[in-house]
Amino acid sequence: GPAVLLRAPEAAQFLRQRQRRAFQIFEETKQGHLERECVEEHCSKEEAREVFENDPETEYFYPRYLACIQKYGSPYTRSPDFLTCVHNLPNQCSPDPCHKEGTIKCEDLKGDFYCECKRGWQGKTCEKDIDECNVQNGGCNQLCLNKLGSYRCSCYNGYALKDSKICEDIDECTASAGICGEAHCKNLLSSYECLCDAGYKYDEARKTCQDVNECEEKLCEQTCVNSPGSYSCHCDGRGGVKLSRDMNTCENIIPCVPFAVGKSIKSLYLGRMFSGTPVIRLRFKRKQLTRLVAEFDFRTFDPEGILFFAGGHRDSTWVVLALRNGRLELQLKYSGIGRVTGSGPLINHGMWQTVS
Ligand SMILES: [Ca+2]
Ligand SMILES: [Ca+2]
Ligand SMILES: [Ca+2]
Ligand SMILES: [Ca+2]
Repeated sequence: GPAVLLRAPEAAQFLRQRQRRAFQIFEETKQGHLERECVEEHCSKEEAREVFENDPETEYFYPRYLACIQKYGSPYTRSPDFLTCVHNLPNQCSPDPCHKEGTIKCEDLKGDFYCECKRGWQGKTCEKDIDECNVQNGGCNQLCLNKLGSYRCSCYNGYALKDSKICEDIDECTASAGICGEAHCKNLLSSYECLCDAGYKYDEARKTCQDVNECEEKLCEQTCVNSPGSYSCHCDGRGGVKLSRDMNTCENIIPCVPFAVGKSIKSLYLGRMFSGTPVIRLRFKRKQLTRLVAEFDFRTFDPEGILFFAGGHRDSTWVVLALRNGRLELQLKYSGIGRVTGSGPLINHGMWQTVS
């Protein structure tokens, strides 16, 4: 392009607009000297030394000054490229040697520069990321993740960040209500637990408490009957065994009173099996009726049946103790007047019990 002639003040103005930073350190008086000695004329190294008033800057400047001349011609050609070339030399921040991402600003020094680094960066030109995780795990109490120019803390599963550094257990029970469905929720470190009442187990998929079928665990020695939240064991009484105190095993039945078979063969009849005739037939010959007390143990799953009958052959007075719909029922007939009464809990659950 055409040569542009600029006088010193105009050149300074021109530069101030294009290279503002150049003048932060390099004062205007020195700029004036530089214009006179080395831009308008060809300066010697001695003259350059007088401009800069220090060796490091002079040592930096002069070989590059000669390079500008080599490249763009002598000062007397007034080439704009030469002007730009020389004007940039005193400023070691032009072109900016600092790493763009990591630097706050470049500071021009005597033949040198200083890059002021942003937090998280280091190195002469702020080009190196600081691995904050190397020092005390970056202050994170669980995971530290280094990133270019920064870092961040992170947590294991079941934890959440608090104040960007500390991981705290998530209380899943309050954070997400209903997480356990109908079960009871219990918070744990790093996790949580869904709890059911004894005899029930938690069904993860349906979020419900399901009855445990204890009978599958073979806890009972003989018969097992599962029930909601529980189970019961039963033993074969006809086989001569009853349920033990541990409620699982069976033990031999030892009669508390031996049958006095020998006393009266007529009054006691013990059948082997009940088939229409009574198991036990008792006959009493009392001149005066006082009272009758009977107590016996039994167990049954049947909802209906006669437990006890007492009465004469011909007269119409009798008493029956029976089960109806699983409950005890007492029927009385005395001198032609009948009474029926029933009450109590369901007792046809197969457990041994005493009725008197
Ligand atoms: Ca400088
Ligand atoms: Ca980093
Ligand atoms: Ca938790
Ligand atoms: Ca059960």
